[in-house]
Amino acid sequence: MMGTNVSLEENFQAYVDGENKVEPKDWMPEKYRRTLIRQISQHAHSEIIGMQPEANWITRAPSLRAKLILLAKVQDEAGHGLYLYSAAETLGEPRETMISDLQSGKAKYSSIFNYPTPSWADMGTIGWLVDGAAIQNQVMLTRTSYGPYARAMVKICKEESFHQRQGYEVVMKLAQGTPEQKAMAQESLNRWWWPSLMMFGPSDDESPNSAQSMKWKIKRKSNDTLRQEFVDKTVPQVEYLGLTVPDSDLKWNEARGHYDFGVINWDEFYNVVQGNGPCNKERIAHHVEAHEEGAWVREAANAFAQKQAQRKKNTGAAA
Ligand code: FAQ
Repeated sequence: MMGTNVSLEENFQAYVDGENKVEPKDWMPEKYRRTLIRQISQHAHSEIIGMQPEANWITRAPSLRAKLILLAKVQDEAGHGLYLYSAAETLGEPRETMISDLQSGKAKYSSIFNYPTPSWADMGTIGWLVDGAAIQNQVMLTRTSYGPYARAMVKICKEESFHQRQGYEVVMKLAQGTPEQKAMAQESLNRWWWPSLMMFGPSDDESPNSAQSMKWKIKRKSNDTLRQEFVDKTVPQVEYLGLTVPDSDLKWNEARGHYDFGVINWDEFYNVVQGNGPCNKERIAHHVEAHEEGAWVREAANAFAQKQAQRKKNTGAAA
């Protein structure tokens, strides 16, 4: 892929500009590699930590059908985490390093998973809004410039679409149910609306990584563009349900062809990202506990892999 007359960086940029995929063994700028490790591992951690708010309701789902669907969804999130850790490993980052960075607080995960899930309606709202926001962001990532990440995102997006429908169905049942059920749906929407908008990250002029990531085609759309697309798509869904968006500044702007919406509480966002949200400590403590409890599984799997490798070597030597 590389020529001789131009610098490696320029050649890399031209390669990316030509809509070619970068593969693990290709030369890449160190900062490109580090940015991808940061973003993909943060994404993987989000999928894994994101299982916790929903796992809270598996034992209390209101029907066997609801329980089966929720179980399947949470298992999907585990699978997404695993593909993404594998994609990050292709960049040379050991999985143990990623896990210890998560547990020490060095690596981030999505702010949204630091909010509690006190009601069943939250299972609907998470699928509808949180998976909805995740899809809005991730569809562009199926075209990201790093091949293993782009390919992982194709399968992930298909599953996230099912999750979004699952969530909308739960909220729709509540919104069309008794007045108490409708109130439960509205109360949940009130709590999740603003944190869902925060998921897209800081506004474009405050986003330190965006410009370079867009240039390298890691990101294809800016944080604000995606947030606006999400609002435009979701407001009619709220209206269809007969619910209300908890934003008195929300209104359709005919001239822009978009909804205008109120100011996001960025102090809350940074506070949560810095580890001080309602559930940050609980989420990490739970991860540490599950990781320690699962040590024997990793040891057994490693011992088995080593034995298989030894057997293969012995068979090869005998042949
Ligand atoms: N939370 O310069 P930018 C899901 C950090 S998956 C925490 O704009 P960037 C599925 C950012 O890391 C949800 N931190 O950064 C599911 C950076 O800090 P750093 C996760 C955030 O990377 C559903 C700093 O702020 N999806 O939900 C957040 O260019 C239901 C400055 O920001 C992904 O990870 C945040 N919300 O853009 C699972 C998608 N936003 O690292 C279970 C892939 C920003 O420099 C249940 N990631 N920060 O110290 C991305 O597309 C990007 O990384 C962005 C941020 C758009 C999230």
